[in-house]
Amino acid sequence: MKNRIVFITGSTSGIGEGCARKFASKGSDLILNGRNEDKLLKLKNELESEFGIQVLPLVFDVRDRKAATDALASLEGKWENIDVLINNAGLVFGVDKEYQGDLDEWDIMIDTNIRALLSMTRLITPGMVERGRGHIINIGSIAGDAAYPGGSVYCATKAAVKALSDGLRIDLVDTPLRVTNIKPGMVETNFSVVRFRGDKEKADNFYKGIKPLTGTDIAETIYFAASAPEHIQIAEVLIMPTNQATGTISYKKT
Ligand code: NDP
Ligand code: 8X3
Repeated sequence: MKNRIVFITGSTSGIGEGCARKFASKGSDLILNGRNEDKLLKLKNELESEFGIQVLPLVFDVRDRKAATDALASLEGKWENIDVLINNAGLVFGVDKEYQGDLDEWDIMIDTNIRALLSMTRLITPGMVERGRGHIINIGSIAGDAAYPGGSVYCATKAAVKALSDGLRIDLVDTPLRVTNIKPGMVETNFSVVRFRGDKEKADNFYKGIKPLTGTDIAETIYFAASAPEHIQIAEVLIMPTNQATGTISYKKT
């Protein structure tokens, strides 16, 4: 993966940040997207000085299609030749029932987890097809395999990520491009803090009594898929803590 260009959405935390560190440690140059400019610049400085790679920060909200289009159009030289797109930016709000939740929060989940993933794919994949090289790695979830209590809308967004990954793989079958859907179970990141709307205690409680995965664990798996020989397409990976057996979180209800 040395000198490859890897584009990561939502790279300022958790799995995205883990990927930035992993790919940087292997010599890849990174285009890092996020909304928090300070965090992105800090990460850029850290990774460039530790690993001698180059980082191009792109500050935009992935839901803003114009901002995403402008950011992609601003790429010059080697940065135009993206080898790996990691569609990672995503989130969940609440554990509400489908007939009780907040419509605005659902819109944010749908816009981020589905629409934005789709626009990034639409913006970046044509260049990969032209160059005859590329890998789109979507961060789905175990939640996309089956709905669980309080997860209806989030689970639906991740089921959509599975369908979009499978559809794209079909559409690209006559090209050398690869598509991977990574489906993690419980990973301790900022994800649950966002889910519980900033309530850190509730978020910590969610992982009490188990040893959850980390962003670094998932980054290792993503790197494995990205660095596999060109003829190997890791279509899907379902990965969960040893303490977890299925997608349901009902037994951890808070
Ligand atoms: P984090 O909350 O730690 O990281 C999410 C990242 O996405 C942050 O950098 C966040 O930035 C960014 N992000 C969110 N919305 C936007 C946006 N509109 N534009 C740009 N960046 C955005 O969570 P995770 O690392 O756990 O989540 C990463 C992905 O993994 C998500 O798609 C999630 O659904 C998926 N996943 C997580 C699991 C888990 O248990 N943690 C399990 C399975 C899948 P900001 O700080 O600005 O919000
Ligand atoms: C995140 C996994 O089970 O916490 O996608 O919703 S779960």
